[in-house]
This record gives sequence, structure tokens and C-alpha cells, in this order.
Amino acid sequence: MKPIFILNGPNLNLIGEREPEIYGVATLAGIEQSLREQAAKEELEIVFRQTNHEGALVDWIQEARHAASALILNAGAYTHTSVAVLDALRALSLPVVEVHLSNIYKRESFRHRSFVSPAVTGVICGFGARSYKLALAAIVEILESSASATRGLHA
Ligand code: CA2
Repeated sequence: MKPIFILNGPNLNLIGEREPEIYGVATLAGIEQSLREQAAKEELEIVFRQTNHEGALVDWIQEARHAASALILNAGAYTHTSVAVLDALRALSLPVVEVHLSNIYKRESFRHRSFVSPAVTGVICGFGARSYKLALAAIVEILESSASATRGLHA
């Protein structure tokens, strides 16, 4: 099984240090650690990355086409601005979960629009660090049900 890519966009390296009332107290390193433990229980591998650069995010999404079995994406502010991220996602044929720590629909109106959502399997937002855990649990279920459907085909 190829790894699950978990990609994080701009400023997510700052969570846990600044604006804890919006993003919670967990650091990105803490979230990574807890996802590694959750993935290990399922015997899955994760690739966890963060960048402040739109082009790097696009490169990693393209890399996921061949190197990942699924993608969890918090594109940060690029969620609300990036046609490049949307186009990269449209080239994927993998399960993709868009995640946000905060409930973007409770915040400023410019955060209510996601360029990413039309190209993803589903969206989880507003649960703080738990959004990532819920996203990984959703991916595990999707991968298991597609594996059991494939086994059924070959039975
Ligand atoms: O809620 C989320 O996960 C977001 O994707 C986080 C982004 C924000 O632009 C999105 O609208 C929602 C921001 C990432 C963290 O930015 C910080 C800025 C200052 C201090 C701490 C974090």
C-alpha cells in the first residue's frame, strides 16, 4: 500500500504558538505525531509535509498522483484563492479529504468559499486537531471498502 499524503499549506507551521483561540493549542508537529500513531495502528504509512509556497503544494499534489494511495489536504489560505491547487487536485484519481482546523463557515465571508472543495471526496472542518484524525479515519474506511470490493471482484 502506498502512503497517505498529508499536505499542509501556508502558516500552518505557526499553529499552537499564535491564535490558539482559533486554531487550538496543538502544534503541527504534535498533530503529525498523533497521526503517525493512528496510522501505525492501521499498519499504514503517512507522508506529512508543510509549505508556505503555492508551487510546492502543487508539486506535492502532482507527486501524490503516483506516490500516494490517498490525500489529506489543509491548503490553508490557498483554499480560498488557488486555481492552481484546484487544477492539481482535478488531475488526481485518489480519495482526497479537505481539512480545516477552524469552522471556516463561522469566520470571515472570504473564508466561506473553497476553491478546493469541488475536487475533493469530502470536507472536515471545525474540530481543531481532531479534524485531521477524523479525516484519516475516513480515508481508512474508504481504502478498506475499496480493498474489500476488489477482493469481491476476484473471488
Ligand atoms: O482552519 C484552518 O485549518 C485553515 O485552513 C487555516 C488557515 C486559514 O487561512 C484558513 O482560512 C483556515 C491559516 C493557517 C494558520 O494561520 C495562522 C496565522 C496566524 C497564527 C497562527 C496560525
